[in-house]
Amino acid sequence: MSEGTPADAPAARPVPAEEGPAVGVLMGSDSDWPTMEAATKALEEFGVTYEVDVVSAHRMAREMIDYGERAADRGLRVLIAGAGGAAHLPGMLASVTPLPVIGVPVALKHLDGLDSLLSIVQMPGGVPVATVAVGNARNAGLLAVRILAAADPDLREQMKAFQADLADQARAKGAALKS
Ligand code: RP5
Repeated sequence: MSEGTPADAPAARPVPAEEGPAVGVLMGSDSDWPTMEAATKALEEFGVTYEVDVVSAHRMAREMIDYGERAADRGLRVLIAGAGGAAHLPGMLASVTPLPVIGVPVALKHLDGLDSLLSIVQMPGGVPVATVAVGNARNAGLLAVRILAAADPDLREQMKAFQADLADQARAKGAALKS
């Protein structure tokens, strides 16, 4: 895990020395961690390596740009970025990296996250951010897994098994209602 990781963040899975983490999980503040942790849990379920860091778009803009510019060369393949309020982190990262960026709108005290959602989703043409629902960092983790699975047959099989399990759970709930 890199410097600046929230104190109670789980340790990232150990990775082979020659290969760095596949996913960068970034957030604008450590106050986003209770929301963003779900992304890391999803990645762990699939054995996907990740690193976690705080790179505030407004409070540490130069470091944020540096992170985004170096991410692909460092071997990262997907970035997940969560922020709340004037949530510029995902979009600014997308402006300086060729990697896919998944944005997580974090709900703050006011406006229920609508401000965060609109800040992240309303990107100009040419600079996409794949935006998940307000607070749904788990889906961001699962989407990152799907992106990686496009070029990884084993991971794709894991995702198919996960989806089959979801269907089983839904069927079981329907059956329970009928009984
Ligand atoms: C955003 O401001 C962060 O992503 C966070 O959601 C919000 C509030 O940050 P703190 O004041 O809690 O550090 O940039």
